[in-house]
Amino acid sequence: SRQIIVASAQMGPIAKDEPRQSCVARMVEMLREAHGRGAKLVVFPELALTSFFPRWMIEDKDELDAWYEEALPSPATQPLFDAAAELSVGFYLGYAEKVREEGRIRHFNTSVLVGPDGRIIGKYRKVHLPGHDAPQPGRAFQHLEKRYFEPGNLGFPVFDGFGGRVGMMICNDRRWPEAYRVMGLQGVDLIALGYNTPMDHTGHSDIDGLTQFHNHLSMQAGAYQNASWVVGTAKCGREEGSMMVGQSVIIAPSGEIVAMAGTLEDEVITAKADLDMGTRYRETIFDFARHREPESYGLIVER
Ligand code: CDT
Repeated sequence: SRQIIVASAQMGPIAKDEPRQSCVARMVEMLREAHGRGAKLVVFPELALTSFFPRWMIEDKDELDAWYEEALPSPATQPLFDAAAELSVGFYLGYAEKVREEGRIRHFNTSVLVGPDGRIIGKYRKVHLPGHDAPQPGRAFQHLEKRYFEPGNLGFPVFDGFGGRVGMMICNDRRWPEAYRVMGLQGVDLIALGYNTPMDHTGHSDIDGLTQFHNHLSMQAGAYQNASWVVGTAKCGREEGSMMVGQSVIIAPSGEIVAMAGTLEDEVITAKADLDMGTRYRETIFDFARHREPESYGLIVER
């Protein structure tokens, strides 16, 4: 069977003025710890190189520009890529991407999958952008992802690596069954995803009281219904006054949580993942070829 040890490297808060070099040093330390436990793949959070800047309305263009990466690796992030190659450990990393494409400057909420040789295997751009494109009155913290990013234009690809097929999601994507299913249809074995989830993200206290439940509910359902491992990694704790969910998890294709973080700080959790575990589900209850009824699903892809 195809067994690998996978790690979720949860990050505690990143201060507004914390330099990328410091975040990268934190990640390198966790990469080394994960390697010490035998991990071959380490999943870091969404937007892992900076504080979660969509919580602020930023009008100054230069100030806003400073939150994005124009190249990866960059001088600041190179140590993480070097450590990966040195230790033969791959990783998933979320970051804000600024790129010239189709003759214009574009911004995406992006993640990369990096192989054990320190080279990028694949890229994903967040499809489901939550929040607003303009500040909302009366909110302690904004959530301006729709202002600062375009919806991803790469679909939900899966990549060969780590002995299986690996897909990526970013934060809010994990609440949408379509995201998992598009990858499930490509035979995904493991989905890596990072998140930044404020405890008060809807502004309705009855819903927000269930934030931690909904975090796990979404990922456990997605894992089970698509017979895939899911590694979900938080950036969490009180970041610049905004409290964010932790409880990073490694979830088996059974939907069961097999490892969970217990702090709201930098913390590495690991689990042995048998990538063949999904096969039994795909050959029985979720044998897509035998049991799916796509003729009845047309509405799903209509506007
Ligand atoms: N980063 C991100 O996507 N967070 C959302 C919550 C924000 S909703 C305004 C999430 O789905 O966790």
